[in-house]
Parts: sequence; C-alpha cells; structure tokens
Amino acid sequence: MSHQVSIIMGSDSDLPIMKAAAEILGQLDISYHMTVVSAHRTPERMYAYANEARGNGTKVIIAGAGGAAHLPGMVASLSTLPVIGVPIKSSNSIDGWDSILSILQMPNGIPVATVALNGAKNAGLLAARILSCSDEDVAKKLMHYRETMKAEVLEKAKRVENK
Ligand code: RP5
Repeated sequence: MSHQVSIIMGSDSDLPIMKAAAEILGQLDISYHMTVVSAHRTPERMYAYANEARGNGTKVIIAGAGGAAHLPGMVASLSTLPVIGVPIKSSNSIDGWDSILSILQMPNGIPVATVALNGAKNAGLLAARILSCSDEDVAKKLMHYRETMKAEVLEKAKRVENK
C-alpha cells in the first residue's frame, strides 16, 4: 500500500525538527514517506514529487523549510493536495520570522496551512485530522490521543496542587 502522508523538508538539517511529524504519525498508525526535496537546490525533483503525489496515493503533504522557505508554497502551487507548512528556525534563518512569513503569506488561490515555528508535531496531528474526515479508524485514534493528553494534564495539575 502507498503512504498516506508525504513529509518533505528542504534539507537534512531540518530533520531534527521534522522527525516529530513522523513520530506522531507513527504513533497513530498512519503511513508516511519522508525525504528531502529542496525548492532551490533540486527544483526539478520538487516539480516531479509534487506532480506525482496525488497519483501515488498521498492524501496530505507536510513540507518543512527554513529561511527563504519556498518549498511548501511551491509544492502547493503544483499539487491540489492539502499542504501543511512547517516554518523552521534554521541556520540561514535570521530569527524564525523569515521562515514563518515565507510560508504563511501565500497569495489567494494557493493555500498552505501554516503551523507554528518548528511545529512539526502539530503538522502531523493536523494531517491526521484531515485523514480522519474519511477514516473512522484515524478519528478514533485521535480521540484516544486527546483523552490521554487530558489525563496527563490532570495528573500534572494534581502534582502541582500537592506541592
Ligand atoms: C532551507 O535552508 C532548508 O529547508 C533548511 O532549513 C535551510 C538550511 O539548509 P542547509 O544549508 O542546512 O542544507 O532551504
């Protein structure tokens, strides 16, 4: 079976951040494929990757990049799949705002769902939510994830109250 989510990033230096998307998708039993696709350094690869994504069964693309972060927007311009952008505070990023604004400020007609700076975990969870619209199994797993998180917070609250 082909993967449901594609995780791409501009460089392997983005991996320490982007692996959080893969981890949460793995926890939710959602199949993914993760690789490096650079908008600036491998434009032909980006073009081919984005154009082939829907045909190979991909349902959501998560794209992370830093600095002049054009990967998510360019992939969204080439594919009609939902694209979730992860701005990364990378070595060539001044302060993170350059990455955020490069991904966030898309023109009308080409949407990218931008998560927080370095927010790869939420990108994975958002991809799961998109899949859950047509996959009851994923919806149940998300419900369970949220209940577990709730229980953990209540446990922390108890610990803080008992200090
Ligand atoms: C961006 O440039 C990449 O997404 C990465 O965040 C940043 C730095 O890349 P490297 O110079 O570490 O390869 O395109």
